[in-house]
Amino acid sequence: WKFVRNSIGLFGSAVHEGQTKTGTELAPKALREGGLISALYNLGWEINDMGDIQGKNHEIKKFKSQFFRNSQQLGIINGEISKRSFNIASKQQFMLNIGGDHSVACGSIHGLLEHYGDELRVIWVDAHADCNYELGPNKNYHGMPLGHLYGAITDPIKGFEWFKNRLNTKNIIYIGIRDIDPMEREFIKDHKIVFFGMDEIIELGIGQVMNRILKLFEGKPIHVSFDVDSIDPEFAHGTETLVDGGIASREVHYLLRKLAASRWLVGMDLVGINPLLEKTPELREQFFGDFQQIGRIQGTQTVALGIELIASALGRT
Ligand code: Z70
Ligand code: MN
Ligand code: MN
Ligand code: MN
Repeated sequence: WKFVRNSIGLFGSAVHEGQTKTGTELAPKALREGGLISALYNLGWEINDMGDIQGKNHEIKKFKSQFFRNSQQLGIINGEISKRSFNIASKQQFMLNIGGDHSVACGSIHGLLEHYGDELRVIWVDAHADCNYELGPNKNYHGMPLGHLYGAITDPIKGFEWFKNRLNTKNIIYIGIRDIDPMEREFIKDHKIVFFGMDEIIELGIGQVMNRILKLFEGKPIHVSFDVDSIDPEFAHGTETLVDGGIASREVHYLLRKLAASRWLVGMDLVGINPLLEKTPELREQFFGDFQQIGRIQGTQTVALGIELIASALGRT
């Protein structure tokens, strides 16, 4: 594999349809208005900004799947994401996908698999394992993209006709998971998926965790799929599900800096930021339901943190 480390292919996935709250679709615009592009530019990157994919432009009223909510719509959107992700990787650029809820990682990883094949390695940083399938507990696709990519969803799903690549369970490592459904627990155990939960992070320390991960993934193209709910709610409040006892801000920055320094990092999803769920009561009140005024949400805490995280992953030292 070859990757020229000077150019980013960037797009937003303005999507909330992978779960039941609105707000994550506002994150790409908020991150842009918070200064994302200039932050990356200042790190010396060339930027190929492809603009945002709007989930709302693909709304489907009538169709209902037995598998998960908004399945046809999510199929169409992820097909578009996969195409973009593949095109970016083919040009040897860094693939940066700004969510959106975590449902958008299906397309980005599918597109990277198209280019890098079985060489691709994935680091999934999340409070959740996101590997539910078919009869999962909540019928929200943000809890299923990995179940789908692992091949655990076998029935054809309308909208996902393009979907063909599979992620081998040997080629992924979880970090930070601490809220796992019984079905996911069993799947992880059966497939011996490598994970570093909070206990491992505490016992080994994040430094040793990263040493082990980089040894396992040595020399391979690595994609990091980063859900901000992996971070302790103390540092990242603007997200759908707050799970206590998470990774500290300084530890996730270290993790991302280590990946950047390896020079094997070829892609990143940043998902789960919901500017409408910010901690500050005034902000929450000010913006709740006020989707027309999204320009005003710039500078909220979790949006600002998101920009910092991307900068760490893209070589800020
Ligand atoms: C649960 C499900 C989830 C957030 C992913 C939750 C999944 N396991 N929650 N990201 N915030 O619905 O499958
Ligand atoms: Mn909508
Ligand atoms: Mn997730
Ligand atoms: Mn999560």
